[in-house]
Amino acid sequence: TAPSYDLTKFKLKRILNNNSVRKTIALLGTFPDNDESAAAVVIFEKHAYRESDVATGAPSNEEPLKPSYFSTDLSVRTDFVNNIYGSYHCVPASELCGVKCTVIYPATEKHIEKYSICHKYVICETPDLYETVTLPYIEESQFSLDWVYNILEHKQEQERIVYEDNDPETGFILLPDLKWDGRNVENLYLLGIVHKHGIKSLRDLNESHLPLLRNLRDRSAKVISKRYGYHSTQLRMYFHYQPSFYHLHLHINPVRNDAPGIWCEKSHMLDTVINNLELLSDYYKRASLPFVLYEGNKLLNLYEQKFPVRKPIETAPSNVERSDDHPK
Ligand code: M7G
Repeated sequence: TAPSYDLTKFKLKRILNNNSVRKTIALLGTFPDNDESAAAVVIFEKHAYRESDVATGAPSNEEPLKPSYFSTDLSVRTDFVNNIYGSYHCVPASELCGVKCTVIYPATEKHIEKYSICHKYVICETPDLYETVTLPYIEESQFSLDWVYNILEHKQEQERIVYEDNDPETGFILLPDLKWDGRNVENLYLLGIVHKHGIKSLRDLNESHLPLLRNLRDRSAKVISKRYGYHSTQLRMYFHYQPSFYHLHLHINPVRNDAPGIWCEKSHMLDTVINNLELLSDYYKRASLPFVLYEGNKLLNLYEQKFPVRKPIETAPSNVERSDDHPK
């Protein structure tokens, strides 16, 4: 479906986050031609390299495979050459230079918060803290799940579905994640969204969900192997805790690739989850689970009322400069 806004008319208000490692920049602004008061979040991300981009064909007189960086279209500017070291600025053929762009419009305060993350804190959530602090917060304030239901009900992204098992208890839809540029299998990123409603996150899982979890693992692996050529041992399958969206979904990407949003403090491997439930049927009801709170999130303030979460200023060593001590 066509968007309601013209991306070229975006008006910047503020840079939310500029990540030089991930080569992403998140912007806050508006589309003045639409509603001047509605916020828009735009995220640009430089594409990952496709291995075919650097192919040069056989070392004979054969033409290089197209498109390639190493062609007459490549413009090269020399920065310097020193001994065996050379530094250049290269502009490959124009079709290789696009950026991936994600737009959230109209964006809520919570989206702006999500993409402006800077200071983060890990807390250990006991079952009691989950019941008394986290759960009431989730129930009152969470991102809309409309996009998830649109996928499950085949109203959006239908043509992107890679596989569907429509069993209401153990079925799921496998499709490309919003974060995947869809260009190359090197940085494949798929989501497995379960059909069953009411499983908000890892916390809600118990022994009765084992058939669902095993099905999700085994079927996805089979489909991915057939379609993308990855063996199950080459895949990372995990849940986030806390997730942004409280309808159970599995993240899947190749283990050799450092996918965006891979955080050890947030990720729970599917095999571990299955094993924990095999050992203890109500493991996730009884476990203390660490998770990350970030500055600007209301949940941080709710936890701060229980115990100190933010770093107390007086405990910071005065003789060591720390990058996270810089004012925002
Ligand atoms: P999460 O663990 O709830 O939150 O994962 P995170 O964003 O903090 O990781 C939700 C996943 O769903 C993320 O990997 C998103 O990139 C992906 N996602 C979000 N939306 C709104 C969409 C969408 O509309 N379509 C698709 N295909 N994926 C989405």
